[in-house]
Amino acid sequence: MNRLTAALRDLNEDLVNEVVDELIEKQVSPLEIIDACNAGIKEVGERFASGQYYLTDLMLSGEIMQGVMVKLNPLIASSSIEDKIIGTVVIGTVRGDIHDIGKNIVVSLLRSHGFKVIDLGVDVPADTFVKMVKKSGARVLGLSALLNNTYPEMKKVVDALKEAGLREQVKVIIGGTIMSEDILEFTGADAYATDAVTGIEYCKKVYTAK
Ligand code: B12
Repeated sequence: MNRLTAALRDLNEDLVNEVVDELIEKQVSPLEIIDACNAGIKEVGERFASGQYYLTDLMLSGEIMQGVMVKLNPLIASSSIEDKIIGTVVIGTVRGDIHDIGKNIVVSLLRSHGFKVIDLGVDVPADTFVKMVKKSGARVLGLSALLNNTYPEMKKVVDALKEAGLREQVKVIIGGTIMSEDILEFTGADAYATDAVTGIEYCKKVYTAK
């Protein structure tokens, strides 16, 4: 696992693929593999922030991670835990933000846990979220955001739901590494998660609550 973290941090795509293949072969859980990759990608982010890595390096880390997910997604899908549909979740990355690797992991995991997921993609404006919540009748809306300047956009989505009279129908969970109690309070959302598993647990809770 440490080898994988280091290989991702060093942007060594061949080694990342080699180690991931080995771990899959050993039947290590996809979630553990994702965690090890996340640790490496976090270091990539830190190197970018300190000027040691450039934007092209950030892009490469994203591509490597997407390649890993191409290998892991079928495993996540085939380990489906539920046969029946538990409920619908609308999800997307908010306007101004195009990060989607983490959001796509959440989507895969939700599907494998029996949720119907309407994935709106990236850079999604508030009114699109509102339209799809209304159309689908979803009881959970997931907003993904990794950039600090997206706080107002998340608040805008929550406010737009209120204006459309949908706030009672839908719980809003905001997700991404930046999330905190303060951001939750600012945006007026119902919950936050800095990892996928917490988010999936929350969606289950919403749909199983009477
Ligand atoms: C790869 C990457 C990119 C790629 C994105 C490719 C893609 N298709 O997503 C590219 C190169 C495009 C990119 C661009 C930029 N990036 Co960038 N990027 C990253 C990097 C290195 C990794 C992000 C990632 O994929 N992590 C792996 C995934 C698996 O983790 P995750 O996204 O956090 O998701 C997990 C959880 O957060 C959670 N989660 C996520 N979404 C949701 C949603 C819900 C509902 C739930 C429940 C949970 C949940 O579950 C996921 C799985 O556990 C981060 C570093 C970091 N520490 O995050 C910087 C980082 C996010 N980027 C940063 C910056 C500054 C930028 C740019 C502004 C750079 C520039 N100068 O242009 C642009 C912005 C473009 C835009 N408008 O969005 C900063 C953001 C700083 C900040 N907090 O504001 C970071 C933190 C790097 C840094 N330290 O400076 N980036």
